[in-house]
Amino acid sequence: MSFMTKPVARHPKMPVNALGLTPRDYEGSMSTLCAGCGHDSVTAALIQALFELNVEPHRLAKLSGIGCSSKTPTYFVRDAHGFNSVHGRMPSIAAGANAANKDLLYVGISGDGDSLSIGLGQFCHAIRRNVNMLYVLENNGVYGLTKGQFSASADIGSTSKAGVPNRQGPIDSVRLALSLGATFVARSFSGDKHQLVPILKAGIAHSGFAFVDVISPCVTFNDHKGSTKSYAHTREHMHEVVETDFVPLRAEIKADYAEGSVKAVTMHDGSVVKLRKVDDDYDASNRRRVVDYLAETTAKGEVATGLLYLEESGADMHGFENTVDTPMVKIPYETLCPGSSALADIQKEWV
Ligand SMILES: Cc1ncc(C[n+]2csc(CCOP(=O)(O)OP(=O)(O)O)c2C)c(N)n1
Ligand code: SF4
Ligand SMILES: [Mg+2]
Repeated sequence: MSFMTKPVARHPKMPVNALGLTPRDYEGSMSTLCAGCGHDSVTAALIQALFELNVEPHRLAKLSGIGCSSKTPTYFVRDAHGFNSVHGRMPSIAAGANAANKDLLYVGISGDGDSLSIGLGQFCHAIRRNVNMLYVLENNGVYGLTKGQFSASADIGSTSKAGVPNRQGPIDSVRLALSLGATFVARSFSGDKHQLVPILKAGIAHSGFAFVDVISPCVTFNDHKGSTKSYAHTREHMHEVVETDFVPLRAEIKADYAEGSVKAVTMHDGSVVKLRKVDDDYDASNRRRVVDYLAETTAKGEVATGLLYLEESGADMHGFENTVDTPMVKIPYETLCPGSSALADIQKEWV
C-alpha cells in the first residue's frame, strides 16, 4: 500500500553508484498495482536505469496523466520532482516545464488510453516539438484503471476478458511516432528487462523526444487467451530487431562486437549507444525503411522490438525556438518582465 513506509534496512553488499546512492534511493512508495502488473516491471527497469546513470534525484522531474500506468511515478525516485496531471495532458505539462527549466531531466509515464485516446493530440505535438524528455508508454491494450475497456492500441480480433472481439483498427504508437518525425523510437516488453534497461538509458541520454512503447500486460483485464497484449502472446510473437547496448561516458568502450554488424552512435552527452542488427537488412537510421519493415512485421503478427529508429542530429524544442542558454527559471524576474511602465513606453510608440 502506498501509505506504508518501506523498511529502510539495507543489505551491506547492496551496490552503490558514483553518487554513493543505492538502488533503494531510486525507489518510491509501495506500489498499489495488481500483483504481476507489467507496469511494476517497467518501474523496476527505470529504477535500475536511473541508478546506473547516476542521476541526481533532485535533477529528475517525473510527469504523468491518469491511469494505472500514470500512477507509477510515485513508485520510483521519491526525492525527485513530480507532477500528476489531468488525463492525457502530461505532454503539455512536460513541454511547459521543459521550457521553463531545461536543466532538469524529464521522464513522462503514460498509458495507451492516456496517449492514444484522450491525449492523442498532446502526444503528437510533443513529438513535433521534439521536447527533450524520455516518454514511456506502458501499453496494455486496455484502460486498466477503469476496468478493462478496449483502448486505441487494441488489435482487431483481440478479445476482451468476456470473449468479445475488438473490431476497430489499432493506432500503432511506434508507426505514429515515426510518421511524425520522432528522433528516437523504441519498443520493448516489460518482461524483458535485459532489453528494456539499456533502451531506457539510451532514451534518457538522447537529446530530444525519446519514445519508448513498452508492451506491459494488464494481468487483471487483458492477460487471457485471445488477447494480443498478454504475456504469453508477447513472448511468442516478440521479434528483437536490434539489440541495444548503452555505454555511459565514463565506462571503457570495449570493441566486443563483430565489425559491420554493429553501429555505434555517440549521444550528445558523450555516451555511446551500440545497435547490433539482428536482421541483416535492418537500418535503424533509415526512417522510411523502418516504417516499411514495421508494416511487414505487423502484417505477419510479429511484435518488432528494440531501439527501432535513432537520429541524433535533430534540434530539440529549445533549438527550434532559439532560446537563450540560461534556463528561464534562472533569469531574474525583472529581465523577463520589465514591468507595466516598460509596456506603457512601448505603447506610446503606437499612439
Ligand atoms: C478527462 C477524463 N476522462 C476520463 C477519465 C477516466 N479514465 C481514467 S484512467 C482512463 C484510461 C486509462 O487507460 P491507460 O492510459 O491505458 O492506463 P492503464 O490504466 O491501462 O495503465 C480513463 C478513461 C478521466 N480520469 N479523466
Ligand atoms: S488493472 Fe491492470 S493495469 Fe491496472 S494495476 Fe491491475 S494489472 Fe495493472
Ligand atoms: Mg492501458
